[in-house]
Amino acid sequence: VVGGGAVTPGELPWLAALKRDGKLICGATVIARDHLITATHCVYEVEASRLTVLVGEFDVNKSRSEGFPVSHVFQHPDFNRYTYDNDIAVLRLAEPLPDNLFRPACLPDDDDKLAGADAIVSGWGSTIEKGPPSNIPMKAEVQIWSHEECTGAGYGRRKVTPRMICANAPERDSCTGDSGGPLLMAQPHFTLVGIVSWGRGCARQGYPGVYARVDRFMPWLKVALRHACTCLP
Ligand code: 4AZ
Repeated sequence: VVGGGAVTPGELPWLAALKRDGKLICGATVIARDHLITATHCVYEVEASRLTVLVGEFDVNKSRSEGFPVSHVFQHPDFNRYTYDNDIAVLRLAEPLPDNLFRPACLPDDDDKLAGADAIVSGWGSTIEKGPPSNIPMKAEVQIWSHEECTGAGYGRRKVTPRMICANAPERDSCTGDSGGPLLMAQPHFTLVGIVSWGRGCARQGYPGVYARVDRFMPWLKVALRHACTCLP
């Protein structure tokens, strides 16, 4: 996260870090005691047995935990690895998380009105473009753009699909390593509205961060999660 501040321990109890072969690669969001949401591009063609998640952790350099093992990866069937369209995946854990370690984020209604709203992006990604990852999670408040604003920005309409939303603020953005992590609206409850997906560089003027738009995936999520989730609207 560029232009943000440090998350205090326990402040965002749904924020998780995703490891592949023991190495931190992406963010993720806890939505139930045994389910998280991340980006499909973080787990594309990766076997679940190579993945673990860190939950309730702060300084990932000081963590002694291997992470909680992932048992199943549900990639969105329409994920496009060239355009990152439909960049959402559900991770199922082998065991439910201990209750004292997390609180799930809420999921949005089927078709939320988001343009102009404030949201919070968070993660262990770089704090400057091409910088190293952060040991502790960072967060920044950004504003959600309308679809028209975003297709009219630097990327053009061919790249930003209706399954994506754009968000940024001057000198504030998600960055490398934040992928898969949450874009949350704090009001009225902490609700997962976006998943960090892509962008050109970090905090460049005219190039907002691009996020998978979670409300567009609610029909798919309801099937993927079936009865597992107490957090559905
Ligand atoms: C990345 O490479 C990445 N500024 C994530 C977010 C953004 C750019 C790159 C948005 O993971």
